[in-house]
Amino acid sequence: MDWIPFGVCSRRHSRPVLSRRGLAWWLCLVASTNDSTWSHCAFWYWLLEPGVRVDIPNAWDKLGSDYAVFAVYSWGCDNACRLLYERVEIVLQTHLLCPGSFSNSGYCSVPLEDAVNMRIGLIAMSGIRVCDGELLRLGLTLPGFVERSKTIASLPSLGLLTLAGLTPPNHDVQYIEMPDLPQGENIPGDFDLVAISSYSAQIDEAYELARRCRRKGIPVLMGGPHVTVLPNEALQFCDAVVIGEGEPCWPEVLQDAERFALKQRYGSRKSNYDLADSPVPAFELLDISKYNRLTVQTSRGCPHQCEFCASSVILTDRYKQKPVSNVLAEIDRILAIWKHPFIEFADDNSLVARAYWKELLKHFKAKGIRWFAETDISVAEDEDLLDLMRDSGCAQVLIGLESPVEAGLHKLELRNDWKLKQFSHYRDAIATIQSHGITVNGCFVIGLDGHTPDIFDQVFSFVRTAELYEVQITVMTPFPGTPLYARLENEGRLLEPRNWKKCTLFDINFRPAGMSVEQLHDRFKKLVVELYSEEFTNWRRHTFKESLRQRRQKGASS
Ligand code: B12
Ligand code: SF4
Repeated sequence: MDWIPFGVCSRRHSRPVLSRRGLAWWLCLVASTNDSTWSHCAFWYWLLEPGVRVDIPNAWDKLGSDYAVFAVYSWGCDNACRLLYERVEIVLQTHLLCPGSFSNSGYCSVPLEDAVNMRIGLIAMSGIRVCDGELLRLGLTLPGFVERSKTIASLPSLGLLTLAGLTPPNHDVQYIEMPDLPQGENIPGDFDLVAISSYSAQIDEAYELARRCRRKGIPVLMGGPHVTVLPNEALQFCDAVVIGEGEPCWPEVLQDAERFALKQRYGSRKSNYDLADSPVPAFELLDISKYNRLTVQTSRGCPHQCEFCASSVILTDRYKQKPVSNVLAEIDRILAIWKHPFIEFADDNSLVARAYWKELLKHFKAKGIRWFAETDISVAEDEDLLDLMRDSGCAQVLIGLESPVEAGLHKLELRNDWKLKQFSHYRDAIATIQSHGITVNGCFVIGLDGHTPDIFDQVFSFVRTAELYEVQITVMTPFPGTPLYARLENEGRLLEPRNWKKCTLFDINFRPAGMSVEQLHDRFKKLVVELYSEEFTNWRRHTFKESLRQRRQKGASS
């Protein structure tokens, strides 16, 4: 029996060197040749083929776990061994910094201290998407719109940063935003595994990126809301998908990837994952100068069940919260890299759990942060909570009002008509929240089944009379996996079924019940211009400040 020794790379060295898994892959490649019938399928400590084997011999015990000693065995075929030896030598010289001594006999050992098992590329699909060119142009020119777009377009992927936080330190993890990747086929980083997040609007880009990686021989794993509902579609483009929340299966994914044994599917939408086990996201991987906000998640799911909802209710079927201590640890990690951060809570419905938030907010005041959250209108019911929110740095709450008229709210939810029941308090509730110095961003979904062509004037009038500081309008969007998608499909009302590019919340992909597609298209744009014009944007801001000033003056004099 002959054997060939070689060493392993270390990340202490500045020059990029091959990871252990990468080395194993190279060995597999050099060994799998038609020249030799025997020397193929050589894997790191993993015997697939009795002809050739890469192994850690007994010397491991003698040297202790700080050293790795490898040997490539080949028996029963001298030619195969020579061939393998030559090729392994080339690979080692090209890719290893400390390949040890080459000889035909004896083991070779190198320090293993910081050896990297896998290089993992986490690739986030950042930025915003709109297919309609005219809307995009408007979005880039209207002051009110531009501001919000700029803010949100720069948020990082919390999902991927969370997985990075859960990755053991023996892997080397890089977080990359899609726009930072070079054009063309090149994928920097010599990755052993690429993990891509997915939203429907950018799924074609994500699949194209997966193709690029796989052409380079890099296995691709995908996760996120889109592939959670369409894993079979995704598996046509990538090697493996994670369905639902990523954390519970991440350790298994890593183990399998290391052993070249990725399964096609991991996870489920019904996992019992406890957010008490959640890691602190690896915010330190970010180039913080590129971001004007960072996200923190305190909860998943939502107590309501809106027909069109494609948020985290897609990932988990129950509302659950992260313990206060975990959330505070995440904020402290952010504070370590950013002195006065702006934090956007990436929850579907943050403040609905009032006792929890009262506890959390007690700790915020000393931290000097400003924050934003998405919630429902019930937050207005608790003035103590509103006081705490203001005092702890809350700048704005975004509230899904959905419709300025009752007609649109009928059957919006699957379980009950909670929002319809709240409708009569909408204006008062907005006034109460804003009177605490917290601005409200009211969101309306245009094209709901109860909406007629009057809806455009009704939205504008509501925003003006309720004195909303900020407003967001979106077009009703059938996201895959939602009850809305299934219903519109059954009713034959989808314009381009499975054209996921249109899942932007701004592009129309359904036939509205109460108006034509053209009416929705043209009047929506007009409403965008009206709502986000410089004049109306300034009026909204001025009115908020003026009301607050008057209220404070009144309070001081009484
Ligand atoms: C922050 C945010 C953004 C950020 C995203 C930053 C980024 N690069 O990811 C920004 C502002 C850029 C953004 C943009 C858009 N967004 Co957005 N956004 C959100 C928001 C508010 C929070 C998402 C979040 O951070 N969740 C918390 C993390 C922890 O959860 P997660 O990302 O789902 O990750 C978990 C799992 O999905 C899984 N996972 C995720 N990725 C991966 C990858 C791998 C490999 C694995 C294994 C697992 C895994 O593991 C994670 C941990 O469990 C949600 C609304 C909400 N409240 O959920 C909307 C939401 C995700 N956005 C939405 C939309 C429509 C958009 C836009 C299309 C809007 C537009 N017109 O441009 C764009 C598309 C972005 C793009 N480039 O693709 C929809 C998506 C619906 C869908 N099913 O596709 C949502 C749900 C809002 C909604 N009202 O419906 N968004
Ligand atoms: S209230 Fe918002 S997050 Fe909750 S189910 Fe409805 S759309 Fe989804």
